[in-house]
Amino acid sequence: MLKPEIEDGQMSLADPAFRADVLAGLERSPRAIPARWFYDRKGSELFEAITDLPEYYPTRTETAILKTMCPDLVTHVGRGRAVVEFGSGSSTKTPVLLRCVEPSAYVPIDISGDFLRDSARALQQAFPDLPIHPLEGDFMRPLALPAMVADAPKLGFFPGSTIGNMTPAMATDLLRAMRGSLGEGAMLLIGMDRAKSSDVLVPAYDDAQGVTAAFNRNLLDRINRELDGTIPVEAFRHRAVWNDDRSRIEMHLAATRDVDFTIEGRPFAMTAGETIHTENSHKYGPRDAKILLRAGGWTPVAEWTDPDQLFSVYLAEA
Ligand code: AVJ
Repeated sequence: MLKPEIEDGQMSLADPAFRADVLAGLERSPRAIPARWFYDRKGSELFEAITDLPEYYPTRTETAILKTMCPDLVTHVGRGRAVVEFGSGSSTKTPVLLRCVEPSAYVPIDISGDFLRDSARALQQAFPDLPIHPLEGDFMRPLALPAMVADAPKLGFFPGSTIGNMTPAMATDLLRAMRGSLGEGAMLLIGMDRAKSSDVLVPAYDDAQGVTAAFNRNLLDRINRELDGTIPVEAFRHRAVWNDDRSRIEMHLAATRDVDFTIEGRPFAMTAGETIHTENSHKYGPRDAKILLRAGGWTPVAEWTDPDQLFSVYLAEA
């Protein structure tokens, strides 16, 4: 999830995919930039800070669920599967799962090779006897797993409600790709944030300290820094709205006045009140979640939640 730059303060070369997504996204109507671009070094640090906020319940709730569900999980998955994590296990959730299921091997997958190797090295310290085989790649597409884990039954791990960033159509494509990558007899452990009152959801994405606002606006700083942009960041306000029809929190950046700016020389004009849509975070009730899993080619076998039913972890089989 994190995407480190070359070094602090050093100008990194613009990623061509970032440039393409920003330019096309700002020309589109309504304007929208994919959420994956939040995670430069600063954005990753701000996301870490979000996970500690009193209003942002998902991370601590999912971690608590993973801790308490362990004995039950083992009865379903046994021990000695190879754990394949989609997104490279930077969180405290990974050690909780590894201690629980005692895998025969661990395969973290991430698009950022640098970050992948760093977190794999840190995990190897904590689990000296565990074979770790990092795999650099885009898990949205079917992947060939390392030959060393070819014969082991797999347990896919996709925590954090990351699937919520995708539209249901993209989410089912991803679930199918995961099923293809993990092979026969695979199981999948996946975290999904639950639909709940907007009185709880909106503050989780618009906290009192303004950390989420800073996380959202950092995208504009990143565009200015990496794509030679002249966006007046102070003229944009963070907005988090609950879209009930689509069961998702949306984050937007709203222009507070008419603004003109350029990105790599290309001119853009926005009028006061116009927005850039920067993130979707879909929320699934238990029935929604199970239908989504089935649509993606998985059969749900177990479900765990917290006492307040804020978040759920699902186990499914291929
Ligand atoms: C990392 C995608 C799960 O949607 O809750 C947190 C990202 N955005 N606050 C989420 C996020 C604003 C987060 N995910």
